[in-house]
Amino acid sequence: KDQVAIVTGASRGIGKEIAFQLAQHGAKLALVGSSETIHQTGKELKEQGAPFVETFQADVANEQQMSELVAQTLKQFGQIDILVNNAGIGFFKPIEETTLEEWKKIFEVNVQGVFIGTKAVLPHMKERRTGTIITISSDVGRYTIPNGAAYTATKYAVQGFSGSLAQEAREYGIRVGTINPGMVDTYFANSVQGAPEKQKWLQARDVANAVIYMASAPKHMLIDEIVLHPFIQTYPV
Ligand code: NJP
Repeated sequence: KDQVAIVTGASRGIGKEIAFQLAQHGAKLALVGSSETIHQTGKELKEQGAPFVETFQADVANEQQMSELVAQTLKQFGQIDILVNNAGIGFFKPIEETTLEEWKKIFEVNVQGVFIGTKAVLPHMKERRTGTIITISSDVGRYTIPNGAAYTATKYAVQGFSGSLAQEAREYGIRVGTINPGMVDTYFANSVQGAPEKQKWLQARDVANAVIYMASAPKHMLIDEIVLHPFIQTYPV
């Protein structure tokens, strides 16, 4: 309650659900999305009785935009307790069909975005000697799949980044964790949320529940990683 959280990629899908659940727990929110839809999410939250919501149309891969929104969040709310690096994009195709532009773009959003967002909040969290940084990575940050080389590579990168970050941040009292879901019914990879074939997939709220669990753990407890997947999803061994 009364904690201040930045959630990236909150226009829709998992990030939007995280924003709603954090608001239900009394958090003050700074929400980020690259499209105008982010303001719609803010409006919906306010209509549902969440008074402390700021929305920023910004690209997580843009350092200047992210620094500015961190500064504005501090000005507005006075502190930042939680960063949820959730914004991400995905596409699935064979390597030789992947263009260099697509490769660069997915790394920009999924990896550079996590780096920039994290770097922007770290000085403040270090100064206060508290904070929680949660990154929505993926089950494919832990094992590989065909036709997902670019996406998988970004999530392996994010796992590596978060691991190092966790060790650097520990001495400042900052907790770092990743949440690694399997298939989630959202708009991810140009799909449609609620499509009939995704009925048995995880729901955005399942992932948001994990964020709440991780963020609200008592101070003496660190949850490094939560892996969750639909019961129907089979895994390589
Ligand atoms: O996807 P989607 P999810 N700057 O497409 C925003 C991971 N994950 O909720 O730009 C700022 O419904 C975009 O907002 P807007 C996945 O890798 C998913 O499923 O305004 N924001 C939207 O709010 C990702 O890290 C699955 O349109 C940017 C949001 O990101 C996270 O879950 C499985 C942006 C994407 O919403 C959330 O994805 C898995 C930018 N440059 C991991 N670019 C799954 N769904 O199956 C995009 O293992 N956004």
